[in-house]
Amino acid sequence: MDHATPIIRNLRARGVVVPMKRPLATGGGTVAKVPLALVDIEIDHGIVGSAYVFCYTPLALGPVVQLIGNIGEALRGAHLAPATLFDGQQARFRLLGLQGLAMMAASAIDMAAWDALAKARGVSLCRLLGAAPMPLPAYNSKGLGLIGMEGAPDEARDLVGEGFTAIKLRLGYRNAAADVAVARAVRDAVGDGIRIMTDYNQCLDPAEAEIRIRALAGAGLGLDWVEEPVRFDDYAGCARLRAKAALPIQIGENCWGVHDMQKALAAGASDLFMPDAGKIGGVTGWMRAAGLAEPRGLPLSSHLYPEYSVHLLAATPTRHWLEYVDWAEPVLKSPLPVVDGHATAPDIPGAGIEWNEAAVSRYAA
Ligand code: SMN
Ligand code: MG
Repeated sequence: MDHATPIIRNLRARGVVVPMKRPLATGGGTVAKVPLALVDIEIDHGIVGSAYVFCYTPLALGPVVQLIGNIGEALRGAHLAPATLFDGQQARFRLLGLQGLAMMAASAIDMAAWDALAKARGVSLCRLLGAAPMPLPAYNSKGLGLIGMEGAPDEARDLVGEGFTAIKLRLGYRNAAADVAVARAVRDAVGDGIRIMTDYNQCLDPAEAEIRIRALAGAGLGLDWVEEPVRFDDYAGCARLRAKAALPIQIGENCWGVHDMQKALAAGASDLFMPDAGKIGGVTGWMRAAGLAEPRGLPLSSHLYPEYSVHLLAATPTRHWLEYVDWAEPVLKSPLPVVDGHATAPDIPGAGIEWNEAAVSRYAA
């Protein structure tokens, strides 16, 4: 076996904007197309590690791609030691601050670096992290945007019909009664055996959030969590809300790195936490987040990136739910399969991401 640390020979960044099967309106804005920055790191022996970051709006795609490319220039010839490289990004961006687009670029590079290392070692990403692949409960997050009473019950049935026993419902209708009405319609449509998570995407102020959570809890709909009811970084507000809420509060997808996460935990902002691999610092950032969560017994769910998160959750002692979206699927050779509501990390070298190059060309931005 070759124990030498591989050298980064080349890094390539590309942008694609892919169509969505179900455009998603949320309380925090609408996602109509999926802008993805793709990164490929080539190391010795022609081995290529790949990853993507979701850029939320096409307006940010070009800058993220350019940033990844710029950092890549500086990494040519470096040893492929992802955690060391990530700490190098913290140093490189100390004055600017490693958050926002810089953190997304660093996270993308980190994920691709870990993928390359796993391929060089001939093991899957989760095995490189010391974990065995295992079936993880996944919830279907591919739809149920703010589509109203007309669309939500049918779409909820469709999402369950895709092989899931849990779904996520976006809320933030005009008032508490409207939220409860849609949530009740979805509960009636799917029956009691299905788990329902809810998400406000930061659209409420603390007073309104209290009213809505009380209404949802009072309706007895058996909801698993209420996600981001208020600004994600109003940690004190989240903590006050949590003290009164009869439903678990979930946050985390917008925390930039473990330092934000640490502030949220110190404030007691949530019952549950869901880091986003593209914002928490890739695989390196995720593993550090898992280390913060374990001694607190804090359940960690993933946000987006199911293809990567299925490896990361396997290596997370307090693993909770995998969020399943299909947003990168149009540019992947093979999507992550879900069987009986569970996804298992593929036991092949790397994370299992390979581009469908014809599709990457078709959707090039
Ligand atoms: C979400 C994430 C990204 C884009 C739109 C909506 C949502 C989720 O907050 O958690 O899935
Ligand atoms: Mg969310």
